[in-house]
Amino acid sequence: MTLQARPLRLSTQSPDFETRFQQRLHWSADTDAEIENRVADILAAVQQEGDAAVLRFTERFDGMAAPSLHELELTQAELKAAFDALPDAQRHALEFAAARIRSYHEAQKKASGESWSYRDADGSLLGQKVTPLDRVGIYVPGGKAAYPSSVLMNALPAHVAGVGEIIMVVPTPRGEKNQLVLAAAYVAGVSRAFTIGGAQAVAALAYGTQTVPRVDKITGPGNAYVASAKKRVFGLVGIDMIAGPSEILVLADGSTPADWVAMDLFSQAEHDELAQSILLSPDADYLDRVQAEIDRLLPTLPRAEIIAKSLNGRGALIHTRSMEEACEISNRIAPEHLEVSSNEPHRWEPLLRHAGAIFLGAYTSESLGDYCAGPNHVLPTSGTARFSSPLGVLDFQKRSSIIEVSREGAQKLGKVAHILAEGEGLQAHGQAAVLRLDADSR
Ligand code: HSO
Ligand code: ZN
Repeated sequence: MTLQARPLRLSTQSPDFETRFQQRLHWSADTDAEIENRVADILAAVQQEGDAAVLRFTERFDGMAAPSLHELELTQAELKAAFDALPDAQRHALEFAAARIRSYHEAQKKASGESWSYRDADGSLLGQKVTPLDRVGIYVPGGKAAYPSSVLMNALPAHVAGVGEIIMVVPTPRGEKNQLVLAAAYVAGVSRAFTIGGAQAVAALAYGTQTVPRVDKITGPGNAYVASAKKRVFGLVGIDMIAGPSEILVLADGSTPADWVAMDLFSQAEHDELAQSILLSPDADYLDRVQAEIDRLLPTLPRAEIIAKSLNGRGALIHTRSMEEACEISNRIAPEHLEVSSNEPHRWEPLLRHAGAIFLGAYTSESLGDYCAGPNHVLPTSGTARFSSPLGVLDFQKRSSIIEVSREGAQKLGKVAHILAEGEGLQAHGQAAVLRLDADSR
């Protein structure tokens, strides 16, 4: 039988739209008790034994035996050699992408990542001091899901934020290293890199071992074991997010060539059988044309099987009454990637409130954002764009409040603090404020 991709066809005007739409959207990260237990054991072992446990699990799960963890550290010379050995085109592409990602995050730092302060009428200084994290860990998945672009997207914002040390971990089953990942680590300025992965690598970063330094925050995607380990160490260290399968939502007014949009839907579907690609358009003929392009183009792609499973299981082509209604539905979904495939994207953009990244106009394929437009490709998924944001410089900084109360300010604030402290029954608080009142105003 030939491979077919038939996303669910829906119309907002049909009576069962709401039920079928909700069914299609539903996705849950089921927690598997077996995985949870195994991860808990791995974390405990690494916390107690350090290097020895990491080595044991690396041998067991990645088939890689080493006498010491130092043997599993990649030297800077090795990272540089991987970069130098790449074909010119790949070297230049990595550098080009890195330069744009760096510029974007520098602009982000300038706009919202700097310290600020002001003085009030009494001359008291109030503000916020921004400092980078000292040390962060970046988890890079191995095998099929090893994306060099994700090394850039995690490490560069950390670098721009001013993080002192960036420790990368990457599982390397049977010792087979991904040269592009190593080269990307070099381009992005990773400080140290270890060929370890899984829950044991997360544990090593969170607790520290004899060889792997303890970090303050762990970012980067991973499988169910890594996700579970990140959740468990959260609190001891910071984490970025727990990402679900990739998603794309395209809002189309029918003006973009149908094959462009079909390929954009494929581009997320090819990540994962559970990825979600949705097209919304008020033009029913356009939906037919995109379906025809899906049929025509699918067999041309090596990952056709994954794409077909994703589109058949989770994809949808939705006919809406209007572009306005399409925007409302998009807001309800809060997709990771939102393409406004229209010749008047700025007309619709003000109506769009929830999305990880918004791609405006026919020329802005989501894939350009994945690699080299500049903004980060680590984005909130599964509707979490309702309350969270793309990975960026701010995730690698923290903020301290700054308060310097002047003698004059202490008179005014002291009286108020005293009253409130009495109300809370906290006498020492009140007295600390009262002691600072000038004698004549006591
Ligand atoms: N689209 C993915 C990122 C990626 N795409 C990496 C290609 N390589 C994040 O949702
Ligand atoms: Zn992608």
